[in-house]
Amino acid sequence: MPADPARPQPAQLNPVLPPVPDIVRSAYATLVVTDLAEARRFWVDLLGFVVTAEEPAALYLRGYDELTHHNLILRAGPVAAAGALGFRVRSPLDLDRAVDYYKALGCRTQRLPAGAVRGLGEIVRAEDPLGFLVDLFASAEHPERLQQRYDLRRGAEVARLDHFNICVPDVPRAYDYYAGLGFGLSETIEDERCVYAAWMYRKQTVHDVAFTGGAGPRLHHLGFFAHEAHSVLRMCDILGSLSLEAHIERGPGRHGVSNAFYVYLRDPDGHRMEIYTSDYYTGDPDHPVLRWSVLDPRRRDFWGNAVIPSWYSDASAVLDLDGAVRPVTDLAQAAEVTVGADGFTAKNPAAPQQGPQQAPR
Ligand code: 4SX
Ligand code: FE2
Repeated sequence: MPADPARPQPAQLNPVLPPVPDIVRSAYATLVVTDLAEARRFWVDLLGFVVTAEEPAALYLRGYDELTHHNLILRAGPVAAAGALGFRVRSPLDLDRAVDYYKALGCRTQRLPAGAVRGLGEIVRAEDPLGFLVDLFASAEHPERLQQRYDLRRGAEVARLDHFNICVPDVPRAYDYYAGLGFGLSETIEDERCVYAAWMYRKQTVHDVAFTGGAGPRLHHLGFFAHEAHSVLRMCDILGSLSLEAHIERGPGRHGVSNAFYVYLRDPDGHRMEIYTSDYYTGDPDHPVLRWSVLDPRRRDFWGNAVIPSWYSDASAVLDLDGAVRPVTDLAQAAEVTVGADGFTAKNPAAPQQGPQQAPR
């Protein structure tokens, strides 16, 4: 029987490649920010991230549920950009596998000793085939557990990192690469012509990584989990009270894809983050894929609210292994923003009044 692409496969899918590293979850990201003090005001003072560690040029932040050292590194630098996307792997053996795997793919790869990234054990850092830096690690320090320190919670009461959303010029190619790493497919946006976006997971949620069709490689956003829809609303209220409402880019609302309640904010450098809550369990071995028609006005906002154009166009540059900003390749397929039926329904006479049914295939 052929492998079910919707299901995480621990074993390799491509027999020509060495065994794949067993990725557990998306775990952290690094953002280069141009003014660390300003970034701290946004991420720590307003959003309420916990500071695990602090250096003159970097902050290591985590959510209140995170039991490892960090979910986000803010590093001061001359140009705003995204550094590595960090994935937890199951064991040190998976680091050896990662080296062989990325070498077989022809990707530049480095092994960094424990502590090279503060709070983490040894790291395999690679420039992946999609052009993103990835950090794979198998061990991390466990700082003080703050889950039940309700007295400390502030801002959006962020719990942990939930997912990476990346801009890629060729969504099926990104799908193939992550399917090869054993990621399951939870949802798509598509039509008979192409797949415009896809959501894939290793942990048992809707996603660890999602693809937005666009010039890439670029980081579209970091999604952070909160426990309560109220946290999303409260964060918006706080920003309004402080006349900082310009940080709110899209939402709050209910996603069609994932069913999560959400808001997107832009940080002082324009990096996009999402506060995301109440998606669903995907861990059954026969978990069915949900395929949304690109013409369904509910797919990106279940209430049919417009997605503003900046959400489709803007994203963060990404760095290569040498710390240089990577050039991007333009979108190689049809653009959802011109086909899709959300805020642009009026421009799209083909859009139905009510979305077609998306029965899982
Ligand atoms: O805009 S979508 O409803 O497609 C969506 C976007 C769903 C889940 C996400 O995490 C996201 O960023
Ligand atoms: Fe997201």
